[in-house]
Amino acid sequence: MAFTPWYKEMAVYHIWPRSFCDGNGDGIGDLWGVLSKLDYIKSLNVDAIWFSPLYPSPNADYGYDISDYTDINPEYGNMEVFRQVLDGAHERGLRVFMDLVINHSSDEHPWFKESRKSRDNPYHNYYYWRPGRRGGIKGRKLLPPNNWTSLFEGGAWEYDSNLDEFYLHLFAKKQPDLNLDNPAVREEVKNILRFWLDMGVDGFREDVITFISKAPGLPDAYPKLPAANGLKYYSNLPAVHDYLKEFKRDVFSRYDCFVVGESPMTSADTALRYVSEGPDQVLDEMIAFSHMEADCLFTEMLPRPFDLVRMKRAFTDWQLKLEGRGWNALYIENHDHPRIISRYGSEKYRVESGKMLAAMYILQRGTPFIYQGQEIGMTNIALPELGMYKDVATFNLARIASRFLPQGKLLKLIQKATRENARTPVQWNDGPNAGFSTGRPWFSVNSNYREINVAAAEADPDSILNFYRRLLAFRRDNPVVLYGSYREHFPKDKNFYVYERNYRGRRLLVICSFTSEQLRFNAPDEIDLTKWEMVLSNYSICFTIGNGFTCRPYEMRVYSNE
Ligand code: TEU
Ligand code: CA
Repeated sequence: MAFTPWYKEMAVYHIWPRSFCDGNGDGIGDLWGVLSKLDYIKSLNVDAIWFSPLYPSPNADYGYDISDYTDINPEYGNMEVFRQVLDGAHERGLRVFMDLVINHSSDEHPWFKESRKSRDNPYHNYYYWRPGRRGGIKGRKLLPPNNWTSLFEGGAWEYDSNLDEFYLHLFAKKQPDLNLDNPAVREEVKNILRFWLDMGVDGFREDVITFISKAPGLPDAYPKLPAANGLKYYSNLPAVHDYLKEFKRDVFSRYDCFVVGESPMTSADTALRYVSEGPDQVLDEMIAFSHMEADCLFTEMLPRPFDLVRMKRAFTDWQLKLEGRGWNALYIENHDHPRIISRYGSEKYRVESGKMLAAMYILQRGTPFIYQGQEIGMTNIALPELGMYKDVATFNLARIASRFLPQGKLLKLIQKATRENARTPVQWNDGPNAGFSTGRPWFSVNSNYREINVAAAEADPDSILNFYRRLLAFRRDNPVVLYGSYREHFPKDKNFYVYERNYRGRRLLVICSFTSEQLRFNAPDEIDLTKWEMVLSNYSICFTIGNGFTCRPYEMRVYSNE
């Protein structure tokens, strides 16, 4: 873990390699493409890159099913070009973080192939293999070992007739859960960590790290839920902290590196177990999910109307609970969620809402993560046919939703809710395939690329892109943004998100409108806005009238008392 808290001041750019930039014309993003964009990344005023998995993978979950933890997927390059990327990043002062997916491997990983050979194979206990149960009317039916459901493909168990046993998979069938409760598997993980750290990698984002221990006996869960049934028996078990402490003791304490854990369905209270500063701290930060559920149920599963109050409550909860104790990871987009402008903002007011949303989260206390394409305000895509989607989580959503939705409505729901919205190729220019590839892109390019692309944004001083650059510089240069305390105003207001940052007398008031309506905004009584200075906004001409102003669609302003 980090020897000093340098990670508190950094901002991170997140690359999902398959759709970032194709360097060799085969239609798939790769590390040659990344190499050609390092200067661009640096120009954003970020300090690090986090790569979604780059390892060899059969792509059942596009890299989150790993078949070799210490190599590079030939689709993305090889070890040599990875080293070039690493060196090129370091030369520019950018750190590099890898994705570590150890809750599960691919079923094509040699460990799994060994483990399914026989019950006494030394690798058998690397996974959760269990005999089935007899049930049904005459007790003849073979049932899985318990009633847990996976997050991606129905039941959580898959039968293997050769062994006459089932293996556990909390995600897809091709993602068998590694048995981290087995100390030998934890030793393997430590060797993987050392391999990359010794090469010069600066840290890890740990995929679903809160799932890496399962309750002894793997008991049935009641009441039976249609998704994530069994959660309490595989999420945030006490041993997770023990294992992370072991990783820290044996590996992370020896490297000045960054460790952030992903934690779906985890509260801020639970997160404190891992990120509270002190001897028991095992992660530098944790990736929260609660603020991404303001328009859906079960992370990005079933959509419901956007509820600003719910979103604010989630942000504020994490801000306040971690204040003085731990550090937040801040994000509003990644490869698992639809594009934020289409979700919490407005495609009609794309530029305004894109800037507002950027300021809304980047000015909070924590390390901001920016996902590829977010910085130019990319939006959702609506593919015309279900058959054009490619992701196992989309298929799962369609399977669940088809139980209660007719075909016509099903497509609409997928278009809105699928995480593939964030996986379309990055739009670099208005040329063929948006400049992503000279070949045929592996996935559909959003047809709005002629208007929304990096080249156009570079040319426009008022673009979302240039706003991100200014915003990140503002954050870097202002201790009140980095270290100030956080306090929310008007938490019940359904249109405005208003919060204050305060550091040694320097105060900032951040005002964000989440509506296309014009509404009067009045500052809290104890603040006299006429005496404060406006330091950031997303409209060019702004007046302060009385103790407030008439707020235009998705307007955002930041006032400072100095
Ligand atoms: O995501 C974990 C996770 O639980 C979700 O984001 C969610 O279940 C999923 O996106 C449903 O659509 C991590 C990775 O970020 C994700 O890309 C992987 O698919 C998943 O783990 C399995 O490795
Ligand atoms: Ca390629």
